[in-house]
Amino acid sequence: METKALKAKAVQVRMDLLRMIHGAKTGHTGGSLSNTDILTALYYRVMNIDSQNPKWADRDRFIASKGHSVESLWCILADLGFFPKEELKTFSQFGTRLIGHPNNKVPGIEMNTGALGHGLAISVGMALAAKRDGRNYRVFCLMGDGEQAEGSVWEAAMAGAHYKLDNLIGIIDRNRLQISGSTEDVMGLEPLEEKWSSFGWHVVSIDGNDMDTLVKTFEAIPFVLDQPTLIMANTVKGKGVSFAENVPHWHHHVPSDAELEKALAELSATLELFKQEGQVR
Ligand SMILES: Cc1ncc(C[n+]2csc(CCOP(=O)(O)OP(=O)(O)O)c2C)c(N)n1
Ligand SMILES: [Mg+2]
Repeated sequence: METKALKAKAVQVRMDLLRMIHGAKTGHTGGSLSNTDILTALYYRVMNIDSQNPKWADRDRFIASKGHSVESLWCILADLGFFPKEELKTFSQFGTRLIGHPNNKVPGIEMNTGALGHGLAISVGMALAAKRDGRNYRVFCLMGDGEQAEGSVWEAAMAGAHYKLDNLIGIIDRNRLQISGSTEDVMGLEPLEEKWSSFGWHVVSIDGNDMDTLVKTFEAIPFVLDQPTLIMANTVKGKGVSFAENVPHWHHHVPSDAELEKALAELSATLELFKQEGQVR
């Protein structure tokens, strides 16, 4: 998909996930809005995947290590045909497979996540398996910045560099907030880029809500032979909804009827702007 269309798609995903969270009366709104652009770039442009053959052996793997913000992922997988779009209405309802965290009973989900700190270790294993099997697939692992406080992340980081996994891409959704406030107040992370570099990763710091930059960066992978890549995606939690941006309680705030209406109006206006600029046919 062209970058212009990707931008519009990301707006549509945001609208879908807000409606879904509002309908279910539960969800992780802020983190899903912050990672929407990253996921849109990966799923509609960068990753080699096939919704009709989700277990294809050479598919690129995506691990949502920050599993709580699964809503953008559910909306994208449905839109791509991994499962029927109708099913989004069952999100978080009793008996559904579209639960509040990634569930590998759903086509397109590689691993159950939600307990933070485990996705990168699994990703290291998958990337190592690709090398040993002589396969060319890549493994993309999306982590939260609050998640960086988990010690297991750093064990996996060491292993990724040790095994020279240049087919492994860690992405940090660096929105500077975690569940209860600023990451730097809860558990100081800085200097985070230097930490990843010193663990042997090639670090690239970008605007993680800018589609042009995301596409350009993902398409330049691998940056260095024999070295894993860490993309520090500087994002805004709640991105796209003015009154949710950078507001900690939107981590799992469910929009009221009025808030949903206002948010959808803002996002529709953004789409309209794209149309006027000729970005959407
Ligand atoms: C091991 C573990 N501890 C605590 C939690 C509860 N929890 C869910 S989301 C969250 C905050 C995560 O913040 P961050 O990684 O920055 O995610 P984002 O800001 O992208 O939502 C926490 C502590 C969890 N899911 N797993
Ligand atoms: Mg965060």
